[in-house]
Amino acid sequence: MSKKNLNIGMIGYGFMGRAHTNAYCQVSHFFDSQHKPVLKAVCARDEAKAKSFAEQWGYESIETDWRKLVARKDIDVIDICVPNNLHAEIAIEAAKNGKMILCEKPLAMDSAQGLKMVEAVEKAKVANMVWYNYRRIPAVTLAKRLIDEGKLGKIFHYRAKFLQDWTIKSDLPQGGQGLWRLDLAAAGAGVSGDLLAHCIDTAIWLNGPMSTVSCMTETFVKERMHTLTGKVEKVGIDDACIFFGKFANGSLANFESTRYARGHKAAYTFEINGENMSLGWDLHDLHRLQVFDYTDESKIRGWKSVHVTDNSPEHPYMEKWWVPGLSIGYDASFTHQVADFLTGLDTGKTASPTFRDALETQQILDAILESAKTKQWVSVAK
Ligand code: SOE
Repeated sequence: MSKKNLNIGMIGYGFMGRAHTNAYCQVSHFFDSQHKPVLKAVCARDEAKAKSFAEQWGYESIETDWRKLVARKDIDVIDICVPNNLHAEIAIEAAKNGKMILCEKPLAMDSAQGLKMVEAVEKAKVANMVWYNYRRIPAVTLAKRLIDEGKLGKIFHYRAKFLQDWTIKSDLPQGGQGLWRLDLAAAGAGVSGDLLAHCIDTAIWLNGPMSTVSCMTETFVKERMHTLTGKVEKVGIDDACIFFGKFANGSLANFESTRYARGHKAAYTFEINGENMSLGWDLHDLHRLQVFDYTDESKIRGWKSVHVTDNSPEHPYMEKWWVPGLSIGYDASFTHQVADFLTGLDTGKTASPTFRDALETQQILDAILESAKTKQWVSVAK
């Protein structure tokens, strides 16, 4: 079958530029679709860096001005992999140019901006998606299936953590390439928008909407040298963020993220406790889903560690990879996301999370930051 080329215009060349590009390269080898991504152009302000990225990954051309890229007739999809403060402007312009858009998370700096992006893509009727990749780790997708099948019964608790330790040094500067996540003007928020955004996206996908939240944030290092100005400046981001709240289904939420948990690099974990079953997952052991099934015979009841690597349709995505028992990695979650996006184009069924889906995460982020500021419970906007 001859496939329809889907010409990718990538903006950015950092860690996520590589993760997404790798997914475009892999997807057609493993997953069937009528569409095939083609690495058409990469865009970066620094021409030498754009050239070197294009050479390393096989992009056919480069641009140094994103406006030129989004106006190009030979580009179908714009992939936004630049700091958060640039997402909205690029996405809105890309939508006006009729491009499909895949945007790095979080969608926007806040939900007001996110809404404008949603309106732009919906007005232009262009396919759109946000890269909340952890939904597509097979063990996490299996958790979703078990919940949707009603195996857990009534859900009482959802708790998640995302712990890192890379900003503990007080002489680490803020701002500029590589460190823009520490700069409020570029990132919009700290660990909440970066790490908790993942936890929230997974949580609302698995357990439904959240209604109210109460949050506490801390900025442990109050001032850092700013790479762009050369001056010591106030740090405006949250270094750590802890919140609890309630889901619309009545279950309680308990979330924590920090970049000051010495010893933890990317410790994303969650646990869900239902009436009949509990589930647990840990990014450091990403193929395993921990399952406690209360309906098991009591003499053999206990936590099971399910290795989600069977290449049958029962273990999501795995039949497309190797033989049973063999692992895939973090990178595959991005490949799965592209595969689902392409299937969405084939079938006309949009893959999630769309910009509108991701707006819900943004509304929860707004609510937790508002709660941290006002020291009050805050209702999540609808
Ligand atoms: C931050 O260190 C980071 O790279 C996030 O930005 C990613 O979204 C997360 O998946 C891993 O950690």
